[in-house]
Amino acid sequence: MFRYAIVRQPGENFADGLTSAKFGMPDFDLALSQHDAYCKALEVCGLELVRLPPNLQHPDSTFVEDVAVLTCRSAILTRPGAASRLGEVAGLREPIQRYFSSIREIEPPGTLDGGDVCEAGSHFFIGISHRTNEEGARQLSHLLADDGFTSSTVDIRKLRSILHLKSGIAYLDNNNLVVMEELAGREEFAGYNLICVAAEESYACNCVLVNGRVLIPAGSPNLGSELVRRGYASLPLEVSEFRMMDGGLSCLSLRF
Ligand code: CIR
Repeated sequence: MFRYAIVRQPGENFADGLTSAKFGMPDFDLALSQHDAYCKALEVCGLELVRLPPNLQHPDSTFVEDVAVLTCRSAILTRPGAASRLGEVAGLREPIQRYFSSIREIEPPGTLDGGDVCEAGSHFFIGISHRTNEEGARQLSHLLADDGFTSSTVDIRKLRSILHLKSGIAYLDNNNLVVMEELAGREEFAGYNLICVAAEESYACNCVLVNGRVLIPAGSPNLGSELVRRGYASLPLEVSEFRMMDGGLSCLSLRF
């Protein structure tokens, strides 16, 4: 069970962040109201929110998940792979220090985005992407091993359709893994119960199980009914404005 989530409201220059998506410019007011609804949904799931103010120096800083890896045992500050996001790390240190007695960090030349880190029970999948390099993955793997966790890497560099590993997979519980079609055949995921998401809904692979409810992007009826069929309560949320900036549900919070 999670108790807390760190969130950061988008700043008014949110649309200046990085994006490869071709869905147009986000509407700031709509982004604010979607963010607000997201925060309320986390509260409905029983989480106490640690709300950080907008950080106008860093338009992508609402995507807090990329800047830290928080587990039940420790906190690790990442070293984001996009130069424009490196400065986001400093702003997460103090809020994380309030809850974790020690913080470790990914060091240069390693790069790592939290969006590439998928916790699956006591195992972690680490995506090697255009943001997370092999050195960053190696460092994280060692830090996790110190805490008794296992990990393995998944190379997604050839997959053009996703930015991070968690754009294409989400671990729920009981060995259930939501996975996009293009990743469903990977041997790394053999042994899991795969909930395969067809291409037209693949954005919904970035869903999050929070204390018994699965937050999914609105407009994903097939995944929604498949989750219900498997006994999950799904909670659809509008995140269209974040999708325009290559973001999804998981990246808007750090849950612990
Ligand atoms: C970026 O390109 O870094 C941001 N515009 C989006 C980051 C989304 N983060 C995530 O999926 N974990």
